[in-house]
Amino acid sequence: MKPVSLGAGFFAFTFSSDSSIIKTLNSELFCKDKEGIRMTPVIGISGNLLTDAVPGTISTTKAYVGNAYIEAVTENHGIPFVIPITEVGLVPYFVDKIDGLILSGGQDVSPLFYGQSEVEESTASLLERDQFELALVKEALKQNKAIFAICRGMQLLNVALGGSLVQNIAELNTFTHMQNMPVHEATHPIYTIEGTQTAKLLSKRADVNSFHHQSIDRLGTGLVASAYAEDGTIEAVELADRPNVIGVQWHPEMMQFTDQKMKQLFHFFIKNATSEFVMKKRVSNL
Ligand SMILES: [Mn+2]
Repeated sequence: MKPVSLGAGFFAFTFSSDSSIIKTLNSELFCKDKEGIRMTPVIGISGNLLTDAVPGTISTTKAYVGNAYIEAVTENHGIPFVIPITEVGLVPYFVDKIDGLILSGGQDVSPLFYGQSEVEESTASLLERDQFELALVKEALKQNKAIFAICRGMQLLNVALGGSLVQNIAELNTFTHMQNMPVHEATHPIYTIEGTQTAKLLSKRADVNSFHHQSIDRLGTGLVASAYAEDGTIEAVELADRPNVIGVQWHPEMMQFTDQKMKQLFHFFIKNATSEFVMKKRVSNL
């Protein structure tokens, strides 16, 4: 990206065809698009731990996250910041540094965290990740940060708020939540609940991809189911009194380049992440 000077310490970077990022002298970033100029929020993305060997590298464990989450953040004018699974004591520090949090997909949440023992068919969970992310989501709620919870992330948000999960969805021959089709392809519809934020963003129906064998059973405190699949599976949630907390059971980061509705979810979340408070705090530092 080639910076263009706007004078008085402001520089513009062309970001995509209809927008640009403006950098000030003290390295704050603003986004300028057809909706105006606003702060560019820092979006934390919860990371995972890879324990499989990667050819050509020497460490046996690696911190990682799917790159589609990072692309979804930059495409919608956020600054991606991957948060590794580490000491729980660092959670308040991480959350203080971010404006919004994406809880990424991955392993099943251990049923120990919602008071059940593991059923035989359930896939392995990663206890360190569960413990770290439960602390992360609770701290993000406490600090009133925007949250976008995706797939496992939505299930984790539910567990953090005292809800429970169906450990294995009974699959009907005609309906599957674990698709074999490519990740960017939708394989089942979801139907939104009128009056919810999800309905405002997606209208009555959206077609989504599906890579889950678990689902929300009992809803956590304050969570509202905002979309269902036709078999009754909860496919989206939001927090009743907090419009900046949303969760979806599918993977919109894999579809945001091919489906405008999926991009709209990220746009909403990232715009919400720049709260009035953050705006004032940053502008006063200029
Ligand atoms: Mn599904």
